[in-house]
Amino acid sequence: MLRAGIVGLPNVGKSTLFNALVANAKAEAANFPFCTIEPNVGVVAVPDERLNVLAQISNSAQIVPARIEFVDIAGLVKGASQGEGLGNQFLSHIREVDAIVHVVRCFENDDIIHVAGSVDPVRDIEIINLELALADLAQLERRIDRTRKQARANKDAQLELTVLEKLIAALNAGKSVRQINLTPEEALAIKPLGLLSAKPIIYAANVSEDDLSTGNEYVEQVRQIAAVENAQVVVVSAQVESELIELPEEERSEFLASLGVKEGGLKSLIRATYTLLGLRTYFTSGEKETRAWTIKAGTLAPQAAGVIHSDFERGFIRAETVAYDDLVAAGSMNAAREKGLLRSEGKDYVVQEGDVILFRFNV
Ligand SMILES: Nc1nc2c(ncn2[C@@H]2O[C@H](COP(=O)(O)OP(=O)(O)OP(=O)(O)O)[C@@H](O)[C@H]2O)c(=O)[nH]1
Ligand SMILES: [Mg+2]
Repeated sequence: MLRAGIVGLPNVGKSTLFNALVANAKAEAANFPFCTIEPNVGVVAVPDERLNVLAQISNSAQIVPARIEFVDIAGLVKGASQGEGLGNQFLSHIREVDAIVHVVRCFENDDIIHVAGSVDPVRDIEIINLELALADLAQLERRIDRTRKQARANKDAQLELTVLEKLIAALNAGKSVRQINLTPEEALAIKPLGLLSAKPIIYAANVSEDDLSTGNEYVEQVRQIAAVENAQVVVVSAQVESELIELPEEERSEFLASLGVKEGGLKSLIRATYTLLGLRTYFTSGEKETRAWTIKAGTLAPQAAGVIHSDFERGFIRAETVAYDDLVAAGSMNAAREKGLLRSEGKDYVVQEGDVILFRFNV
């Protein structure tokens, strides 16, 4: 399962957000399987309206959504890459995640201490990005001597050496690895290093309840940084989310409406993280259940079947496939078949986002 790490300065609302994510998943546990793996790791269902629609068409007894893991990582401080504030330990937690959700404080509140003494998202983002970049730099510098020796005799090492030199120069110039254009070969060569500043990132701008509908100048500052980095921004209020989960279901939309919004930011944060990870969803749908399955973009039909069961991949014959929109327009699987919208796809078919599939296979 893919993991996203919640990262940021101390006391910016990471755990509040994490707890809301987890409590929300727990609250929906009647429908959605949920588990806590460790106190700071939670499995969260990816909200997807299409599941309800499909379940209705198929009269399914159960809905099983896609899931991702969120990890609540302790706050990083300036100097973390030098071991400050248990820095190395926290940085190693970040090394294990596939994507980063960077929580940035965008709310004013004199009662909540800011480690740097004032609310300043630009400075805060720079502190975190710098620590990640410095940790990468230290790692690359430890590695380059060995690569230089190997490069005398080895083609692969020559490629790696070129990339390392390029990355070190860029990091020294204050960039993150994710901002550097690499060829697919170059990207592959450095993948095993698990560089922190290479991980895809979403900024979660944590605002006060009053600013949830409108945003504020801090959010704009975050947006400007994100635009340069090609990163996404989700506006969320950790405070509001933690209050929402305390409310009975029927009072939640009223509370949100009083803040001028339809939804809190939690759902969009989960969906954005899922998309950021380069994940795609296909569905199976029948009377027993309607279920979302997670694949990487570009996955072929047999491997997509393998996500359900290895037997499905080994004995793959064909994938009876209909696009979600086509199925909904037709109204039922039979109607879709009669209209010729149900396609029989073979082993070279690249599964598309939203495909509804029935796999045929030999056992
Ligand atoms: N007003 C306001 N307070 C918040 C918000 N989010 C978090 N807080 C408060 O800020 C304090 C710190 O929140 P945490 O969620 O523990 O922060 P953290 O980022 O996990 O902190 P560390 O784990 O120490 O790095 C708590 O007192 C929260 O109640 C928010 O959106 N608005
Ligand atoms: Mg915390």
